[in-house]
Amino acid sequence: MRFLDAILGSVALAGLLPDTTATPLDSLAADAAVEVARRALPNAPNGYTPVNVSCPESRPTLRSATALSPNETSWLEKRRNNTIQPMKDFFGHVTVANFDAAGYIDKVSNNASALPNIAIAVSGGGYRALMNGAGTIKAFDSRTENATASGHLGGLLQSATYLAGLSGGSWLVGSIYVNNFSSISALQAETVGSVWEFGNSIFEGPDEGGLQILDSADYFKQIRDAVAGKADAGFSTSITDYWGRALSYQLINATDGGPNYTWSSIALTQDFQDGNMPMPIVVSDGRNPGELLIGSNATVFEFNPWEFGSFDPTIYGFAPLEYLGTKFVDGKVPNNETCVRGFDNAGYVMGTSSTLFNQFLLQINSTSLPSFLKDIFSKILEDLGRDNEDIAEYRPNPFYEFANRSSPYASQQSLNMVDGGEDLENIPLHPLIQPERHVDVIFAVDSSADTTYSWPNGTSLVATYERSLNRTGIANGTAFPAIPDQNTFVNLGLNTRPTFFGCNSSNMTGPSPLIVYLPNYPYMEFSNVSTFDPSYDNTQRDAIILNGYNVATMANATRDSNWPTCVACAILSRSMERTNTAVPDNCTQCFSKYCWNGTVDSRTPSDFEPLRLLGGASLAVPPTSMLMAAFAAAAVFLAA
Ligand SMILES: *[C@@H]1O[C@H](CO)[C@@H](O)[C@H](O)[C@H]1NC(C)=O
Ligand SMILES: *[C@@H]1O[C@H](CO)[C@@H](O)[C@H](O)[C@H]1NC(C)=O
Ligand SMILES: *[C@@H]1O[C@H](CO)[C@@H](O)[C@H](O)[C@H]1NC(C)=O
Ligand SMILES: *[C@@H]1O[C@H](CO)[C@@H](O)[C@H](O)[C@H]1NC(C)=O
Ligand SMILES: *[C@@H]1O[C@H](CO)[C@@H](O)[C@H](O)[C@H]1NC(C)=O
Ligand SMILES: *[C@@H]1O[C@H](CO)[C@@H](O)[C@H](O)[C@H]1NC(C)=O
Ligand SMILES: *[C@@H]1O[C@H](CO)[C@@H](O)[C@H](O)[C@H]1NC(C)=O
Ligand SMILES: *[C@@H]1O[C@H](CO)[C@@H](O)[C@H](O)[C@H]1NC(C)=O
Ligand SMILES: *[C@@H]1O[C@H](CO)[C@@H](O)[C@H](O)[C@H]1NC(C)=O
Ligand SMILES: *[C@@H]1O[C@H](CO)[C@@H](O)[C@H](O)[C@H]1NC(C)=O
Ligand SMILES: *[C@@H]1O[C@H](CO)[C@@H](O)[C@H](O)[C@H]1NC(C)=O
Ligand SMILES: CC(=O)N[C@H]1CO[C@H](CO)[C@@H](O)[C@@H]1O
Repeated sequence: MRFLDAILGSVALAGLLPDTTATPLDSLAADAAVEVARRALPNAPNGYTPVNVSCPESRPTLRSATALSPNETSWLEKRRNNTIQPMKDFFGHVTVANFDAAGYIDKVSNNASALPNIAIAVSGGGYRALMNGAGTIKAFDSRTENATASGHLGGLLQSATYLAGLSGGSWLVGSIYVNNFSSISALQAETVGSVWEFGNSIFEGPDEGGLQILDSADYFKQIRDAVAGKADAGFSTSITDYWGRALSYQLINATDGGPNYTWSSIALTQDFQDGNMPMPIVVSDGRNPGELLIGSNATVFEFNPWEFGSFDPTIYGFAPLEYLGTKFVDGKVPNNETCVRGFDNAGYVMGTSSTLFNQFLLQINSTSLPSFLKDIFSKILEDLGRDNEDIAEYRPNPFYEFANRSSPYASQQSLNMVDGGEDLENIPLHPLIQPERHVDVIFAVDSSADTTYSWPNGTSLVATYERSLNRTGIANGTAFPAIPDQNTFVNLGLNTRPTFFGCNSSNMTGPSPLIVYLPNYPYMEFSNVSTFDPSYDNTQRDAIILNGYNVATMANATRDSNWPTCVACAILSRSMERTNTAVPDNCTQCFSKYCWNGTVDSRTPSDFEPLRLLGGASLAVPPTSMLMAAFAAAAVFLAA
């Protein structure tokens, strides 16, 4: 223990005071060559530490959010074209009786604005959300074994334009994209010492072997040094820096948690540039200056491969992601300032979207970690102050004095970001309902822990709907289908099976995608594990992923043999409307079965405690009320 204590140094770990005695990590250089061979994207100039670089000849600038970025617009031309063949393949095995869906795609294929435009959104909810969401992505991925058999939905991922994630869902999106569009099966197949080994909690760090040459002491030392390096270079740090670093060891398939991986480097990979995968988006909320509570008027930000920013009127602008950390004033880099690169560390982006899990660090006293580590983290938390324990600090604020100077953000040197689910919009729909993106259908995976026993009850959709009602205010022209209250969700069972919202496009305040709501539900596994359970062995992980696969496919269409057809109809609905194509009878039947028809039943329901639909052996019993009580205090604050 004394040995470990000496290595770590309690003051330096705080990252708040300069640590003049810290030595660079000597093991890094030796591993660099290995890492370059593994991945194509470790392009940060100096690992986790942002670095001053000379600005390119045309200095980076912010742009207004009036349109999509030129990068996205030109990328979309390739991507939309590249979804044509996957959609035809998809409709080869997901069919609509008496309607040639593949032929329809062929017919409209030379007209991008007629083609269906598909998005997938994966909610927050910690590891539960990562695993349940992974089940859906696995079901939608044509690379998954048997996923293109009858009754399955493989190929929907390849047909999609956008894939958004938030909080625990951002860990999933990051795991896929930072690891070269890795499949879920490949992530599951990784072994000891590599990624997705959730049996080793964030408190222990990875096992030795595989990628890692670390023991727990090295792990904490590396995290300490990485954050101290950023602080020493003059950048503010917060708990989220430690959190993001720790997460990276579980999610990024590279040695030492891949400190060189940036989120913006996703845009530089050839496969992405060729439009061979959907565009990833991660969502995070801004904490309004001077406010501690995150309400429905919080500004919602997105990280996409090129940019960081928001369509909300409070910001209404985007900064080039690669140059985050650069001092912008009114959207420009002043002549006497240099540019900064390496701020958009991939783990930091995922950490920013999931700052609720700073709670993991706050709960450090209940772990079996050595007491000196508890003391060190307690000291960090104390120094930051309770008001700031759930933020990621973005300083300098790229939107300083930007365009809308009456915005409270414009006068702030620092931007305080929080978990994307803290405004209760726990499904990252915001980027996907922007009219400029013209999305037709969103497959919305909800792994929220809304009810007493950690099942979703529609709270997230309600929050997005209510926000959309302020069209001239914070919603800034976005629209959303009408959504009933949560009691109705429970009483009508809308959270026990897929439900469509917005089937009738005339029953909306403006153009909005059709929402295919996919709530977490027990098929063969109680997948309602606690948001704050930090560790899962691979057996439980794989069981929850398989359960998620069943949620998406309705148990490979055994719960409803028509389900794949209904998915096809949801995909085609808006497109058929645009091309004045008569709705096939089978689709009409699907819509009458799956669309919420406007009925409400707002009586208070009793506790929602679903049984496993498929029965059979389960690994876990549903969490008892006693266990849940342990998390009750946190749950009040955390809807995720
Ligand atoms: C990160 O990149 C820098 C510059 O390319 C390199 O010197 C360093 O060894 C890299 N570190 C790792 C861990 O790959
Ligand atoms: C992790 O990296 C190794 C080495 O490049 C590669 O063989 C493996 O497929 C990667 N795994 C994932 C899930 O990306
Ligand atoms: C994005 O677009 C800008 C301006 O059109 C261009 O300079 C930049 O290289 C693009 N970024 C990427 C990663 O392609
Ligand atoms: C569209 O994709 C097909 C192959 O999928 C390719 O042959 C064609 O050149 C692409 N067209 C455009 C305009 O990119
Ligand atoms: C795929 O289907 C085959 C044939 O039905 C079956 O033997 C195999 O176990 C399936 N694989 C998976 C991963 O379900
Ligand atoms: C957000 O709403 C709260 C409560 O309604 C209000 O006090 C606050 O001023 C609002 N903030 C902004 C930035 O509109
Ligand atoms: C650039 O000039 C501004 C305004 O004079 C000043 O506040 C800032 O500190 C200067 N930056 C540097 C790096 O010298
Ligand atoms: C852990 O316990 C110690 C001693 O009771 C206390 O001082 C410290 O604040 C606690 N840390 C946290 C993060 O709650
Ligand atoms: C729905 O979830 C919210 C929390 O998100 C909770 O306050 C409410 O009581 C729940 N209602 C029902 C009917 O489950
Ligand atoms: C709508 O948004 C505006 C600006 O954000 C705010 O001032 C107003 O109070 C909001 N209205 C409602 C009903 O929430
Ligand atoms: C849409 O339908 C719902 C439920 O019937 C209704 O309450 C709402 O007012 C309608 N909205 C519009 C814009 O037509
Ligand atoms: C459609 C709409 O209302 N757009 C507005 C969004 O916010 C910006 C900045 O306040 C306005 O300029 C747009 O008109």
